[in-house]
Amino acid sequence: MQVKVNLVVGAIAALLSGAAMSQELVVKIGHVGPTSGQIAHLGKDNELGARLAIEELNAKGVTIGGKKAKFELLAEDDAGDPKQGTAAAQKLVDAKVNGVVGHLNSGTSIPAAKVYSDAGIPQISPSATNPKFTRSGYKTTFRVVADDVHLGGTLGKYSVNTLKGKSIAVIDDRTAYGQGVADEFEKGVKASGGKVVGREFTNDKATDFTAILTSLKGKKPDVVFFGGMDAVAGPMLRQMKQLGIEAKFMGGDGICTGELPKLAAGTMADGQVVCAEAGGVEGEGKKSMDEFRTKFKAKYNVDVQIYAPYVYDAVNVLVAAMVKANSAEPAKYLPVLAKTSGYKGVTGTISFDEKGDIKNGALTLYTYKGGNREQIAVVR
Ligand code: ABU
Repeated sequence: MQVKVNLVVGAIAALLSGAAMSQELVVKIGHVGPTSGQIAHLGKDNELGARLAIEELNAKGVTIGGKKAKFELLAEDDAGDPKQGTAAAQKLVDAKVNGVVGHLNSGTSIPAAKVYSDAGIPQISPSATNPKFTRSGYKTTFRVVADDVHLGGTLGKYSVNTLKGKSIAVIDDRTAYGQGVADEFEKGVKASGGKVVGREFTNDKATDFTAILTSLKGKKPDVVFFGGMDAVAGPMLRQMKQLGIEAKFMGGDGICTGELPKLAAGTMADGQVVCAEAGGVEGEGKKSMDEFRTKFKAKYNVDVQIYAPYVYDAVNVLVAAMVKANSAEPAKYLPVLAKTSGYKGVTGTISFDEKGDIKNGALTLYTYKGGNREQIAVVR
């Protein structure tokens, strides 16, 4: 009799566990970037990185807390605008997303971080580099790239020590990113004993730079640094050429894209532009990044612009924390996410520090030759 009871209890337990496994756990991942407006090409690049990660996770099959996870991407467009950024963030919170990858811009990521923090939802930016993003004290805020202190400072030193710039001009677009990276660049120039001969500003929608470039031309700069995005840098390079300014042109990650040569309409001389991506891989690590680029091109028939691989890694880092925590509930997996250490992604090894910043972040310096981006060096 007892044997029969045990058999029945065992069968029921097996059935219940099978039922739990067959239940699907829907996990909603939010993504936000500017998929409209001047830098829509960059927003779309980021979004495709998220789509690729989600598609692969669903194809591979991931179990979280004993349930098969079905990942859904909720993609929002913030047009790179801070107000639309917070509206998009609230929309994702209302949709009860389990985590967010985004936003692309510092100017949208920083105000949106409060919305996610208030809701307790983890947010990883794959590309916002303004240091303030992770310095508000929010426990929900993470980033997988280096910040502008590192980026701007390194480029500033490079302009003096390697490019041997003697008279350096600085322009920024007055966004959180553009102004911030230009300030850090200027500090780097001065720390290396270089001279900033002029500082001008524009905005992130401007197309005519004649006045500021004419003013700077009188100061005979041998290096011009622009803090802003490629959509503005391209026409600026065209107008520099028209005005006969033959200076080197430098910028941060915002200009360091595959699209820059097209936006400059063939006016960039080989080696004239030096810029930096806020991440990078070297040696053995290059193989996985190259494989990602090949897979991305084969799937979407477009080249990676810049940050798609970082978005891909950010989605996978969120999911790895959910798996480890046996839960996709933000409150349960957030502490595990914060302890992420040694995650091997296509963009390198990801570990977070106490602020949510990547530890030991790399930079990749690039120039352009024959209309193609060419790596100069990976530096830390
Ligand atoms: N990091 C360059 C582009 C995004 C941003 O920080 O605004």
